[in-house]
Amino acid sequence: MQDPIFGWIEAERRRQEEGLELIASENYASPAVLAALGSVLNNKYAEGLPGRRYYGGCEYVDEVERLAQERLKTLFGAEWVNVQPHSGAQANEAVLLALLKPGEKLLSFALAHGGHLTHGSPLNSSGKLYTVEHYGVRPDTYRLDYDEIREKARTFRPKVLLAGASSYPRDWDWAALRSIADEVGAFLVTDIAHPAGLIAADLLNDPLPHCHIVTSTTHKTLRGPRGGVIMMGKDFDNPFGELTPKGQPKKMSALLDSALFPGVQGGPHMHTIAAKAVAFGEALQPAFRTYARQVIHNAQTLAHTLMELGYTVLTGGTDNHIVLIDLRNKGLTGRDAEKGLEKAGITVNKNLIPYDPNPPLVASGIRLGTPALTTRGMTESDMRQVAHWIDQALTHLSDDAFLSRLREEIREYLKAYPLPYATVASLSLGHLSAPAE
Ligand code: DSN
Repeated sequence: MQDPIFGWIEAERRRQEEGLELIASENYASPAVLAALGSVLNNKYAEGLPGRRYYGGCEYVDEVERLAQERLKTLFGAEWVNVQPHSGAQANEAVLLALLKPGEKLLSFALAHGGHLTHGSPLNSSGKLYTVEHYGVRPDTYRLDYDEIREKARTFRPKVLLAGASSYPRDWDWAALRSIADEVGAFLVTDIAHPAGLIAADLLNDPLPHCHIVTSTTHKTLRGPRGGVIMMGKDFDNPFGELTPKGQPKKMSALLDSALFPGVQGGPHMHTIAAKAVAFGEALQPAFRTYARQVIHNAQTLAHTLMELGYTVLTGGTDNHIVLIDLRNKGLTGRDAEKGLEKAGITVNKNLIPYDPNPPLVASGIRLGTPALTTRGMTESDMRQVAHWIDQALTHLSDDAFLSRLREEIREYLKAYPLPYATVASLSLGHLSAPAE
């Protein structure tokens, strides 16, 4: 008898293949990325950095990590990187730990307007340890207002100005943010977890020349393994008076390295670092730029078709991979829409809209994203079809028979866009079988 866990993995593989994946933070990593994740590098402890480890036997994982670093530097034009964060949350935690003492001030994008839990939510260590204020979007345009951010920064005087979002469909003006940070003497940090792949492909404004420090995840538009990174366009002497044993100012990179390990994490996950290196290598190929451009075209087509169908698309469109829908004119909540769409095999997440009258678990909107469907090879004509399916599902939310027929239609359609993943049945799992009775 095979371990039932592999049955669940196979069921999940089928779910991913047979449904429309529109969660903006998800993607399909390549088989090469998954192969690195499932490799023997999982078995290795390697605390420290390449050439400076606390364990023996690191000669090969050193090469892996060096290659991951070099590829990431090339991809983003960064002078310094750390590829060890287990996730974006740890990357952000380490950066704040390096820059702020408990009680010091952080100004960031409000979670309820599209920010992130790790940007100062009271539920997260960032909100518990630091004094936090937020900026948001304008109620009339749902866009950032850089004059308002400047005013807030002048009054609040943060030590860190944090930019970046998990549901904001527009690009950021990094130069404007840097001028605000400089005016109030703050560090400008941004978290590009969502648009990283689009930035790597040079399709959105580049934060590296403007921000002191940039964090990201590697599994969203960047299409790699689940994980995080920290980068700097240019390293600089730390302004906190921390000295090296030789009496020189420590570089900011040294503070960030030690904030991550041992400040936040233990041993790095070398299998994930290998998978990051594979994904960075893929993102350096010309085909990735074509992919990233299609992600944006697909999101714009989805947004426009939904607007033609009478949906309220916040900000009137998108610059990136995200489409935010306010469902109030349709008399629906995000929660009900998410549930009904799931019955039709369309996976989205309910999402607060800025100034939402509903609580987070109900929410008035849904967030859609095109990275995963674009990886399957879908283009604009498919997006028009997807928009019509979403509309059909949302207009038949209480008709289970209709939703199951739609699910079947979608499943058939998706056979033309197969995923390149091996089924569990095709893997050799003999050694995991239970002994014969
Ligand atoms: N949970 C991620 C998202 O969906 O955007 C952010 O961490």
